[in-house]
Amino acid sequence: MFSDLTAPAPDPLLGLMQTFRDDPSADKVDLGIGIYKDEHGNAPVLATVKQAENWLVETQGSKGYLSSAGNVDYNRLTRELILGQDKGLLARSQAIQTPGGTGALRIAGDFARRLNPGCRVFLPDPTWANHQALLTAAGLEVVRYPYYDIATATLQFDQTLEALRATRPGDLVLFHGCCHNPAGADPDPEQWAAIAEVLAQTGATPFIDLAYLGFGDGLDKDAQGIRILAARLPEMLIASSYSKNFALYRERVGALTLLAKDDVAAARAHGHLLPVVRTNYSMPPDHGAAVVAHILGDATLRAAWEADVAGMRGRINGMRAKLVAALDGRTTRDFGFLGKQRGMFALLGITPADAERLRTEHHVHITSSGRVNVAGLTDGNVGHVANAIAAVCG
Ligand code: PLP
Ligand code: TYF
Repeated sequence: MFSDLTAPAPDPLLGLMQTFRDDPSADKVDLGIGIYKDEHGNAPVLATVKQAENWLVETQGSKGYLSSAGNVDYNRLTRELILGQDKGLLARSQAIQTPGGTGALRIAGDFARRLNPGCRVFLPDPTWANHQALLTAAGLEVVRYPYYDIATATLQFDQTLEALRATRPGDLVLFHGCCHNPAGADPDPEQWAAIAEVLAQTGATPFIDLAYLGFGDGLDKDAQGIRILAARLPEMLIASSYSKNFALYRERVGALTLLAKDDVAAARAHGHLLPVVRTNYSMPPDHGAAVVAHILGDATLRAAWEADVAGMRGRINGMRAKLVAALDGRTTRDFGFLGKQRGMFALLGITPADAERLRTEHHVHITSSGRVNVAGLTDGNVGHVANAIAAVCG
């Protein structure tokens, strides 16, 4: 069965971690995989997480099974964090805890296919590298829609709306809730409202990937697009992740939230999610979600976590401004867009060959698509990175 296998293509993003480790240069800079790093280039465990973990070790009396839906408090707190305090919205929503945002995306894909075997999913171009493979593996037909023009660093909003007019009931349309990976550019509130109008007409369902809540302009502001869609449309799926904003990456902490036309429909849809989970991994791992629920449910810990997120956001936006300043006057290209965009990622608009030169000649590691992780910049390396980009771009 295994003897004739050839080596599969490695994950392009996860492979970058090894390439970086293998670079012996003292000047090497990791702007590859999407992990938030502090001003020293580290990705430490948050103090609030340590505190909640200690509490968990002290108080946990059983490791008995929970349920396919996971931690009930966590699911409620997650819905409230994303949807806000609007009682009407909360009443017609349900959530399940999932193994990371990736687990939520996959459960959503499996669920949609069960309900509609001919389900199509519309993905923005560009999008996170894993979307296409993951949703194809779930048996969905993937259609791409134009989203962002790399050369001009702007949304192709008219083309987006035009493409979304071709959607139909039963289709999913994937959007990044905020801090688009890799583009760094999101619709503004008027554009979200225009998207909602088109989907209201076609009957397609928005499918939100929310992996960077709080990294753009604030926890509530970053959820604004989702709330605009939720107010206008009867149904929605939201795959969210606490990997980044709680720095819980390897603990696999995510959720799938669904919105239905009313509370009865939401409860019924939730019931149909559970067999999808049972036939997959039975139930989600407890630890990370128990930690998040403890922090979000405790006023003091929650305030400390919100301050942590504000600190991460401030550092990212500060490094964006410093990179723009360091590039100013050094290249013929205008990189001002980097300062206006949000989240950890930006596309430099360079060729794979130039991305390769950044690595081999300057030890600046980015993806071959020209994506940089801004959170890998520090005061100590931003000058070197700007020099390297200027040398490669001219
Ligand atoms: N969606 C996007 C856009 C991401 O960038 C990531 C990155 O990790 C994920 C989903 C997956 O998150 P998780 O690690 O929680 O599975
Ligand atoms: O885009 C990134 O770099 C992050 C991290 O299979 C990531 O989203 C990359 C690949 C992957 C899981 C996480």
